[in-house]
Amino acid sequence: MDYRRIVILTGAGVSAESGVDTFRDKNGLWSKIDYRDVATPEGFAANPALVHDFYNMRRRRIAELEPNDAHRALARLEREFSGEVLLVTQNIDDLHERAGSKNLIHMHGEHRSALCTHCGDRSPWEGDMSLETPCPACATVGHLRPDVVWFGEMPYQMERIYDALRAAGLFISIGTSGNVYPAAQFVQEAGRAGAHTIELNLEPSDTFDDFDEAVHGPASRVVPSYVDMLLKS
Ligand code: BJW
Repeated sequence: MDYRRIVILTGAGVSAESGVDTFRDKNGLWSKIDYRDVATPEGFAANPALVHDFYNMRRRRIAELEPNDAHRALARLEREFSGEVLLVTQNIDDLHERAGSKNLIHMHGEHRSALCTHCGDRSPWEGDMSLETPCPACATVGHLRPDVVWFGEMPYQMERIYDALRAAGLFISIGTSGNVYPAAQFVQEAGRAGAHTIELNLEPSDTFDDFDEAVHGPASRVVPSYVDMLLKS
């Protein structure tokens, strides 16, 4: 098996032990608020203030949190592995980069980025955002939104991700329920191209049957021990 190229997909579960809310767990975000209201372009058009409040609240919360041992182990893997490691995260938090990961794609956007629907600019963003906030690039007011990917929108850097999946010797999926496409199909894409596939998750995900192997447990435990094993092999 050619393990010179590793692609890792992470989801909310990798950040759960840092205190970031997951979406579909029993007390996850979607048990408290309807995703159609805050995670679709239609929801934003209907009530932009509600959507800004939702992301302002999460941006403030994430700023108080720290990476955990799973984030740190993945950064160590990238640093110490002799081949190439690409980390694709569905998370909008910045805990992977704060742990030291560099070769990283935020396929669902970033909480510390603003998108202007008028000029298309994507700018680094700190603090709250509202309908009154001017775009840092074109200065128009009323067109700024969180730079995140909502249902019905195209995730970022899909071509680069699919190229990496097709070239991967190993695909690792961590802390994701396998509910949301296209990320839920990555295991099939990588497996078809010949990669060995492994799931590291608290419990069997919706795509569990598609993996060659699985280890179930909290990410802060199973990810460091899997990374140790990879670096020793
Ligand atoms: C732990 C743990 C611990 C807990 N340790 N583990 C019908 C069929 C197929 C597709 C569609 C369909 N109808 C519509 C679609 C498409 C739609 C979709 O997938 N819908 C499904 C609901 C069916 N997808 C889209 O619209 C996407 N765009 C798209 O498809 O464009 C067209 C396209 C075509 C072809 C190629 C490419 C594109 C866009 C999806 C955007 C998702 N956006 C969100 C919000 C982002 C901003 C924000 O954060 O607010 O992304 S929704 C939300 O779900 C967020 C997440 O990134 C995403 C995935 O969630 P995740 O990470 O899996 O979290 P959970 O909570 O679901 O799971 C956590 C897991 O961790 C659980 O398993 C726990 O057990 C585990 N866990 N603690 C380890 N300590």
